[in-house]
This record gives sequence, structure tokens and C-alpha cells, in this order.
Amino acid sequence: MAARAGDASPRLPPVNCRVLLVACAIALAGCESGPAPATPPIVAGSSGSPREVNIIAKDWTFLPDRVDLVPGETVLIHVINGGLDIHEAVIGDSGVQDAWEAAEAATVGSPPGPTPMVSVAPAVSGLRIVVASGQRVDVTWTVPRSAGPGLVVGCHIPGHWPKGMVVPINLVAATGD
Ligand SMILES: [Cu+2]
Repeated sequence: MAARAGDASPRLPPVNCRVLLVACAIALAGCESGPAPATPPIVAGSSGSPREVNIIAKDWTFLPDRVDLVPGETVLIHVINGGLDIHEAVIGDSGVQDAWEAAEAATVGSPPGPTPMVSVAPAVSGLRIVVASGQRVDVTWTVPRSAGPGLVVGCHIPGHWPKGMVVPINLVAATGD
């Protein structure tokens, strides 16, 4: 029964307080015995069952602040642009990021409108997903088995990289197979 304003608080006899304390102690002990993992286990994606990976672009960062990928797995990447500006997710090492930064910087000064077509040499093209504000683009991609450290997700719409639009990729072993 809900207490009404003006009701006197019921006074619990001392024995009930002790029972309550014991119950609390049991509840706390239960929490300590089975800590939940910080992140859920990763089951590597396959071509028939790609693992879904969400990357949210904002003005001027990405969420999450680190992207876990398993070398050789196939992922279905959802890039969601929650910002007001156009953004992109370029996945690659520093050579890939440098190539896109240079190519897109060359478009500065072009008339307003859709991002001009830009391209880089295939060897440094990586994976690039451009997403307009408020939109989502889904891309299925197989992480190269040869993927090494140094991969990041970056945005090279002119001016965005210097604002910090880059998050690291953490190459991990599958933990949930
Ligand atoms: Cu951006």
C-alpha cells in the first residue's frame, strides 16, 4: 500500500532490520561471485552469418571509441551518421588514411553540394563508407587475415581528421566460438 503524505513512517522492529541487513549482504555476495564481462564475447562473423558492427559518426568523433574486429571474419558494418555534417568511415592503416586525407583535401574550394568524386590508388584505398547526415549505410566486408596493428577508422571530409575523427581498431581473437 502506498504511503500517503502525512502518514507516519512505520517503525520496523530491530529484528526486521537484521533480516534486511543479512539479505543485503547475500545480494552483494552474489554480485561478487559472478562479475559480468566488460564486453560480450565476440563470435567471429562468416560470409553466411556476418557479425554486425555499428559505427556511429558524430560531429566530430565516432562511437564506440574503439572497434573490435577479428582478422578473417566477415562483418556487416552499419555506419550511422548522427551528425549534422556529412561523414565517412575509412578503415585502413596510416597509408590509407594519409591517401584519403590528401585526396579529399584537394577538393577544398569546390562548389557546395555533394562531395566531389575522389579516389586513391587501389593499394591504399582501404574501405571507405560515406554517409550523409541522418543516414545509415550498410556494408559487408571481410577483414583481411593479414590485417596487422595500426588499423583505424577515420573521416577525411575536409577538416574532420584534424578535429579528431579517428578511433583505433582493436584486432582480437574470437572469444565466443
Ligand atoms: Cu567527418
